[in-house]
This record gives sequence, structure tokens and C-alpha cells, in this order.
Amino acid sequence: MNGIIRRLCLLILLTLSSQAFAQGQAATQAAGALVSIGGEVERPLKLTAADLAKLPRRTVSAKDHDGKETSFEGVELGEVLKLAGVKFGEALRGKSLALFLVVDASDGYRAVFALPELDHAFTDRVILLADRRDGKALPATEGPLRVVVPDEKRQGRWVRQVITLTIRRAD
Ligand SMILES: Nc1nc2c(c(=O)[nH]1)N[C@H]1C(S)=C(S)[C@@H](COP(=O)(O)O)O[C@H]1N2
Ligand SMILES: [Mo]
Repeated sequence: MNGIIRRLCLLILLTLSSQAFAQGQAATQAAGALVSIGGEVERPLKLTAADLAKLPRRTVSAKDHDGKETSFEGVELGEVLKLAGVKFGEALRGKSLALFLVVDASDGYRAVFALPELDHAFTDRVILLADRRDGKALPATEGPLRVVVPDEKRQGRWVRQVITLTIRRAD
């Protein structure tokens, strides 16, 4: 009997929390925001497709997880962070070098990037927040936004369904 009640409670809790999660996502979508930027930034932001469309576009070619040569298009992750006031170049020095980016996906998956990885003063590497694959908008299972790290030999940091970019500080 006790076991049944416990299982019922768990079921109710799971249902309620997944409803709250879905409502949170719906609210973000209703506001038209594709991605939020927060944490240790000058200006926390919620970016819409129109905001992202103002940034320079890049196309890169990369082998996807199936080993297929694919063309990805979008904006550079560093350019997106600059909109929130994240400092790169000459200003990325001293204490700022202890900052890092956490990329969060709608399924709870997350991956970290150090800021110099996203800065052309440090590297010629391109890390993309992609919205198109082979000329088409990303499918819902992958997009609307996905990180693409073209020259990385494993795809673990190619975060699909990106919803949040957070700048944090190593303590
Ligand atoms: N949101 C999200 N992104 C993710 C993952 C995930 O579980 N959730 N898995 C990662 C891992 S481990 C790999 S190998 C690739 C797989 O890419 P694919 O989905 O294009 O096959 O996605 C990465 N991005
Ligand atoms: Mo993976």
C-alpha cells in the first residue's frame, strides 16, 4: 500500500514538473526569444531571430556525427556574446581569463567553452551558433540553434537545441 502511494506521489510530481518545464519553454517561445545570455555579463539579454540576423553570417564545412561532410551556417558564438558585453581581445586578460561559457540545451545537456576559444585575438578557430544545415533551417530535434565546432574530432560539444548561454567564473 505504502509503495503504491509513494509511486503515485512520484507520478504526480513528475507530471507537475514536466508541465512547469513545458510552460517555461512556451513562455520563452511566445516572447520570440531563441536564446538567453546571462551570468557575469554587462547586459543580460534574450535574443530573437531578428537580433541574430543582424550579426555577420558564417558558413563552415564540417563532418557531422555520422561522418558526413555538411555545410553549417550561422553566427559566431563570440559575436553573440559581445552583444551582452562580454569582453574579448585586449580586454580578455587578467581576472577575465577565469571566466567561461556554459551552453545549456533544452534537454539539460550542457558543455563548457573557455572564452579564448571564442576569440579571434587568440585563435583562428571558428565556433558557430548554427541555425542552418545544408541550406535548410535546423530540424526541431537539433535547433533552432546548435553549437558547431568544425575542427573538433568529437561532437560532444556540438550542443543541440541551445537555450541559454551563461558566463561563469572559476572560483
Ligand atoms: N542537447 C544535446 N546536444 C547534444 C547531445 C545531447 O545529448 N543533447 N549529445 C552530444 C553528443 S555526445 C554528440 S556525439 C553529438 C551527436 O550529434 P548528432 O545529434 O548530430 O548525432 O551531439 C551532442 N550534442
Ligand atoms: Mo558523443
